[in-house]
Amino acid sequence: MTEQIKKIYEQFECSGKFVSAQPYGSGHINNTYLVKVDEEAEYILQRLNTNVFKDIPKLMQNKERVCQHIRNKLLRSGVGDITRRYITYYHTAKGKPYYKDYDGNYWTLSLFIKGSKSYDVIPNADIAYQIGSGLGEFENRIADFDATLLIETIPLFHNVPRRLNDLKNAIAKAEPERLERSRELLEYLSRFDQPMLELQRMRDEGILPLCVTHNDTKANNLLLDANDKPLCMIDLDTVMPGLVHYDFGDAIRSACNAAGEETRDENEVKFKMDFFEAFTAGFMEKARNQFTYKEKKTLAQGITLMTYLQAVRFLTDYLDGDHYYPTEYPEHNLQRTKVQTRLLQEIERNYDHINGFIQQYC
Ligand code: ADP
Ligand code: GN1
Ligand code: MG
Repeated sequence: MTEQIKKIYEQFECSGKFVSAQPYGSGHINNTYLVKVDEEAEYILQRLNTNVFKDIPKLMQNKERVCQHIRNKLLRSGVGDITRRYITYYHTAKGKPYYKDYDGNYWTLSLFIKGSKSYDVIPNADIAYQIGSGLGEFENRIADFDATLLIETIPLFHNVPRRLNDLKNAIAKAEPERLERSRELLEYLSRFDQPMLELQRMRDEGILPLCVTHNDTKANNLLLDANDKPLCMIDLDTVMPGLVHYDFGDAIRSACNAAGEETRDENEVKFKMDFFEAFTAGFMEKARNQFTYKEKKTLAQGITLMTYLQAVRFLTDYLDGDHYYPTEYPEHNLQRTKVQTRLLQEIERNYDHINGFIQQYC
């Protein structure tokens, strides 16, 4: 394996002789390696997931354009240490930001942001505040990015009818035991099917503006420095036109779950109100001025939507035989669904407080 990784690394024009490569991080979609060389720089080599992303050249064009936009903004505002605040991609000798190997796999190489870290489970409210601030800053930096320059890398990514259709197809093909184990969850989730169409309706009717969003704002897609100060948003595969509700909602879903989305004990799942308040304060300090009254007014609905959608997606994958998310044990996707469902119950129970807290920023 190392020999193969070395050969792939050598396709890219960058500085340093290959020394070693190790699997890195806890992302679900791409295969990520940390590459060390005989110089100070380190690199992230990724095999991109071609089952999920159908047009890698276009996806890389999106990512490079967004990073260039952020870089230009940083240069204009005189921020120091800028190469730690966006992703630098390297090109091959053919001038491409990816390498396609003989098996048809696509690889990319980027500069590893040294001294960075990310959290799968948030340890305290201060860090929740920093993550909110980092996401708010990102939203700020991409707010004036021209959406027509982006292709939709995953069409209908957060579209409720699409996800319900996928669920229906998975139910039709599911093994009877898997279906039986899913019954209660399916019943609970179905109560949200209608109300969760509301944001999409407001999007379709132009009541909520379409903006450029990240769409995968799980807490571990934000890098922090050694002092837990935000550095940069990563995993830009899904930057597409969307609603701010998707980014805010997905980040809260991930950052405010006391036990994290991978816990094996759903009884440990709690919606951490202090994390939510701290995150929201950090986020709004950076970005509140760019949102309309209507966006802020309805923002809390994004938290319910993204938690519900995540539960539906995990359950669909379970019923479908685990083809999308990598699993470590047979009931892994069922367990992930239970966790999101428990979180959804917690959000429902606390909804008035959550919504009320956001209203102060309207
Ligand atoms: P996935 O789509 O599989 O989630 P990511 O792009 O999020 O892939 O990368 C997986 C993990 O690798 C991240 O959570 C982060 O820890 C780490 N990572 C990715 N790119 C960088 C980078 N340029 N610098 C530092 N860490 C990175
Ligand atoms: C995937 O790539 P990663 O691990 O950051 C997924 C997200 C889910 C998340 C759940 C392209 O994110 O949508 O919310 O898993 N990304 C894609 O952990 O499907
Ligand atoms: Mg990721």
